[in-house]
Amino acid sequence: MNPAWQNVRDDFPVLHQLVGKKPLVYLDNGATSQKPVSVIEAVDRFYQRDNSNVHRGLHALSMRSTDGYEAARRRTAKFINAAHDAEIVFTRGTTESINLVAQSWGTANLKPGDVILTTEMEHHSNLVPWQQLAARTGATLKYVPVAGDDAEHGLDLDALDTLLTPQVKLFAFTHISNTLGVINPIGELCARARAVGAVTVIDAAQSSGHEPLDVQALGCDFLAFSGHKMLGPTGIGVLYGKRALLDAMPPYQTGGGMVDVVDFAGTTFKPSPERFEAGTPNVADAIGLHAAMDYLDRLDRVAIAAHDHMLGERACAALAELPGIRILGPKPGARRGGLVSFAFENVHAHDVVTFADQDGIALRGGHHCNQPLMKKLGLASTTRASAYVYNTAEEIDALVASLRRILAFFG
Ligand code: 7TS
Repeated sequence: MNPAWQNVRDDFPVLHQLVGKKPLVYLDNGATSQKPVSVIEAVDRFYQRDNSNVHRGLHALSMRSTDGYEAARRRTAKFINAAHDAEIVFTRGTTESINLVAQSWGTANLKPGDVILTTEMEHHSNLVPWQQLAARTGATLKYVPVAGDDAEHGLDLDALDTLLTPQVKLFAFTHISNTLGVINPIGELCARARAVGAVTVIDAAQSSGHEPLDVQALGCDFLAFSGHKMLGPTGIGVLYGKRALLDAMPPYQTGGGMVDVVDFAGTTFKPSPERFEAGTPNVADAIGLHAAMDYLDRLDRVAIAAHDHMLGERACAALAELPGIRILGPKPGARRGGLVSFAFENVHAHDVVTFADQDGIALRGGHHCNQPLMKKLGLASTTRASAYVYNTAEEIDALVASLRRILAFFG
């Protein structure tokens, strides 16, 4: 066994607490992950020793700060196998990364008659920006349907034959659905988009800390993710963009740090990534993200995906035994991660989450920022359990036992 896995739980201080009188079972990783000591210490060390603004000073602390920030950028490029460091733009998170593409690339490149394609399983942050972009530019927004229950809620890939036309200028899709747990064939989707000349945007919010990612092998144009879902801090995220695209895009926000020459008559802008990082960046959390990527690679992302799969399978198989349950997404035996979403016929998701909390178990209940999909599936909400590196088979068993008690209570 990889020694990095041996004492994983010891690396996460937050896990070692009681909720009420029960040990915490944290299964809300789809919303945000916990942080290992190495990440907490990297942020702490920065503030204790190096804190200063970047790219502006010639003094020792400013240079250390700049070095730490740029090292985080190089580490991120390596983490997703980007060809150049300049292809890594630091943002606040997935939401800001996608808005950046919509505002900048989208507004500059789309016109009436063009089509933006996304899918029915997107988080609102990979849906609303495209609606707004369509309204601004006169482009049309279309959705790849989610196939029915029997097809395990995967994307209807046959529909792509008619939807992916040369009018499609941008195709945005998620890698892993935060509501269904479906893992999309992103390599195939990129290849099919390329065949019609469409620019691709991958929402990797649910996958960046769970699966290996290689943007060059994928051939994607943009890829967005958040630090906080991959053991890193909140408030830091990444937009990967192909260099030629980024350098041709207008700035998203303007101000200090992103300019070349400013004159009363006008301004010229730096190339990427500075062009898209106006103002003082989130230096400390970029450094924390660097530590998170080191931690994830010590565990090995192939091994993480296998661990997720094991826990997801265990949960799915046990949940399938419960009466009146509808489990969304991949069925037992299919490729899946550690995220399982389900609904009971007679118990509302908010009641399930509240009762599970009394057993110390953290779940999420609601529409998961997926309102149109919920409506299509005929559901108001689901309960979601999402596991990660520090979760154990025993915790999945505790979840199932708690759900049995809840069902017994509600008769
Ligand atoms: N895309 C997907 C697939 C997500 O799951 C989320 C957050 C986002 C985008 C937005 O990420 P942010 O870091 O910018 O907020 N998903 C969830 C969730 O499922 N529960 O809480 C947040």
